[in-house]
Amino acid sequence: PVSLKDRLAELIPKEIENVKAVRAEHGKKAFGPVLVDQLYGQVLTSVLSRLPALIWDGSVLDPGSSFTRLFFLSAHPRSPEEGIRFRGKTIPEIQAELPKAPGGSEPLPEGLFWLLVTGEIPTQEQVAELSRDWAARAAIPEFVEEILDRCPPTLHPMSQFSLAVTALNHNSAFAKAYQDGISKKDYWGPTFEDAMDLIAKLPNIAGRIYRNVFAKGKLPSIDASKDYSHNLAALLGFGDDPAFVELLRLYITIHSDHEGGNVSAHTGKLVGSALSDPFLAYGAALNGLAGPLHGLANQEVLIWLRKMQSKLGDDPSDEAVKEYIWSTLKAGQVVPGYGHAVLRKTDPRYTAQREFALKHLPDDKMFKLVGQIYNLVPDILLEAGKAKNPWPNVDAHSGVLLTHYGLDQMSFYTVLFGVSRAFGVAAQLIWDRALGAPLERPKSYSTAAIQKMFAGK
Ligand code: AMX
Repeated sequence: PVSLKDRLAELIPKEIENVKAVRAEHGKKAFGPVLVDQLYGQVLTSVLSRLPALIWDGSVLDPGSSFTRLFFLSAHPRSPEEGIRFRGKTIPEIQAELPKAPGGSEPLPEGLFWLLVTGEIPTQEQVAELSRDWAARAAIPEFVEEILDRCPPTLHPMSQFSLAVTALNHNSAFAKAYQDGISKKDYWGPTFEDAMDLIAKLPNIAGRIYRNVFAKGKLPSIDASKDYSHNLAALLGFGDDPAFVELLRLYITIHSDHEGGNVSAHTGKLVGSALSDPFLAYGAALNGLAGPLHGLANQEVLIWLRKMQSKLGDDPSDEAVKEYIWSTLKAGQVVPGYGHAVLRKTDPRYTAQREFALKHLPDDKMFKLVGQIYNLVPDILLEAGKAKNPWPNVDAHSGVLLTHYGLDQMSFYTVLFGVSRAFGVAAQLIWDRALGAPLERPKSYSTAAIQKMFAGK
């Protein structure tokens, strides 16, 4: 064939056969800490998720499985099976200990950021100062507003989000300091300024995307006397609903960080390791978050639930729901919101959202459906026999809460996840520059090299 694509289509089946043969012959042979097979098949999840490869103190995940417990307990002697800990604290602990807004009962994400950066629980005054600082930094350059206003409303909100965040690099303190010859030991200072600017500007970006894409009118301005989540809610048009503001405080807190190795956090770290500034690094991280196996899953869950509701009605029987779940699997699709690369139990972020729903919206029909699905999916995934973790993750629940308060444009959900995940990535970038984290550059091998290396062994 003369066309490149046609030639490639001929080569692919041959290479699939070649890889199969190499795996059959050498797959069980050890190559450094992994088996050859794992380089092709599972190294990215089952091996890499256990291979010590990164340092990040902000949060650590206890997988909660007996398989990894032995290794994990030696590193974390007091760690039970509870999933995420932010600087050693579980979600219920941070809910109890972090400062709240006046009259509120959910933690302020400002406090979580202070905790991620310092390892300390901040005072009410420290948190109020962060709210003020972020409000003062919140404006975005006019040319970024214009970029967003020129995006067609059909461009996915996550693509718009990453465009705008990347463009903020125009005013990066780190990029400028680097050009001016800053010494290595001082990197963290301008990185800190960029990290603060990044977080501070996200509500204006998210609000503008929401209003442009869903024709929701003009953005109000930031209120310097209000906390971050209140301002974000107001920019989205929900500032008068105290329950929604509380939901955002919880949402931003629990989505902020999930160790250093998940796709978005790790992308931010990897790109930052080239000394790309925090805006470039986080723009890249957002593109990873936009994938359906990662942050986009919250959109996918809602689409899946809506389809189920329209097919089965509001009060479906367990039998009908089971059949629907099986039909998803039989169609070769994943059940969105279930499974995890590291966790081996119900995600405590799911549980925190379920508790919020039990308190604020116990009779919501879709919340009830989510609960019904929770009782059915794990057994089905176990019976199907592939997923290592049949339990729900954070994304199985978030969309239902947002929908309840009227934010039912599901293509926007991952943007909220992206506002929150910036807290973890920003904190990590500051520490990476402070500690002089190295350039990340894993070694890759060709199949031919593997064949040669193991021939006759
Ligand atoms: N539904 C159906 N099949 C699933 C499944 C699910 N929810 N979870 C895992 N599996 C399948 C995998 O597709 C894989 O199949 P394969 O052998 O044919 O490729 C097999 O089970 C083994 O996968 P695994 O080792 O258990 O999971 P992983 O570490 O490779 O992937 C994850 C983890 C999250 C991508 C996967 O569980 C999944 O696709 N879940 C649904 C999407 C989702 O909810 N993503 C959000 C995760 C949280 C987040 O990042 N925000």
